[in-house]
Amino acid sequence: MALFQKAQFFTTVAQLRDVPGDATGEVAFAGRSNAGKSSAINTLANQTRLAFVSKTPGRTQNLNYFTLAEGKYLVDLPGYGYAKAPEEIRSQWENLLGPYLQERAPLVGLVLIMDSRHPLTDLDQHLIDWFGATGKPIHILLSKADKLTRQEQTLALRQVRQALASLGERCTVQLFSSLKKLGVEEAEALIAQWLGMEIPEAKPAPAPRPIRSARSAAGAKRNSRHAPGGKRAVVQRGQIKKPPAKG
Ligand SMILES: Nc1nc2c(ncn2[C@@H]2O[C@H](COP(=O)(O)OP(=O)(O)O)[C@@H](O)[C@H]2O)c(=O)[nH]1
Ligand SMILES: [Mg+2]
Repeated sequence: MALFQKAQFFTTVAQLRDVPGDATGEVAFAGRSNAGKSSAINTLANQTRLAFVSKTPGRTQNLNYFTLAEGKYLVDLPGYGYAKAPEEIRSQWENLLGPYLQERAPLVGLVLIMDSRHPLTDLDQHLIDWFGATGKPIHILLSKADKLTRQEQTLALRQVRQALASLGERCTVQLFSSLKKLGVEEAEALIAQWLGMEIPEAKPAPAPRPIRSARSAAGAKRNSRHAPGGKRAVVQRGQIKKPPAKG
């Protein structure tokens, strides 16, 4: 939470030419509508209403920028997959999302929020393929993990990791719950590493996190590559298939 606690809404961007010029690092948050993206941003920021400004009329189809520190941004991308005509989706991808994800130099990584009960929908997969082509890392939050039993959590983690194994260690997956505040520190540590930011001293966490035990149950081998400060392997561009030509 400490990393994002000073997060503030900065600007809303409808066209790529309007993105902040001073960015030295930004992390994009994406996900299907209703996956829990706004809740995740609010939980990470420890502010209850922060990401809901993205819901303001006129902003839902835009990139919403939040300042974390000077030149460091969190970018809330439009939710996808809900009540939209294919033509609308295509136009959004071609005009804003696609070019942003593929061309934005300060963008250091993508946080993808997927409901842990229904991960890897077609549109999630499309986004992963599309962004994967950039060679930049993707971190997946399997959200609403509180709705799964411990056993189901372990299974969901394993299945998503297996499905994305071809992306190598550049794609990481964790459980997350805004309701139970599970997985917050793990997400924060990775995002801080991406942005090259220090996590300020936070007050000590009172209880051990059950999510860690779910992870260790999934296998020590897999855990080792998510060790804090561990290096990310870089996947060569050629190893990832090209994104489909159209949405
Ligand atoms: N049980 C549970 N519900 C959640 C969690 N995160 C979000 N939700 C619920 O899922 C719904 C969609 O959440 P929201 O953050 O608005 O999703 P968004 O459309 O992706 O921004 C809301 O009803 C939230 O209360 C969570 O961690 N646990
Ligand atoms: Mg939202």
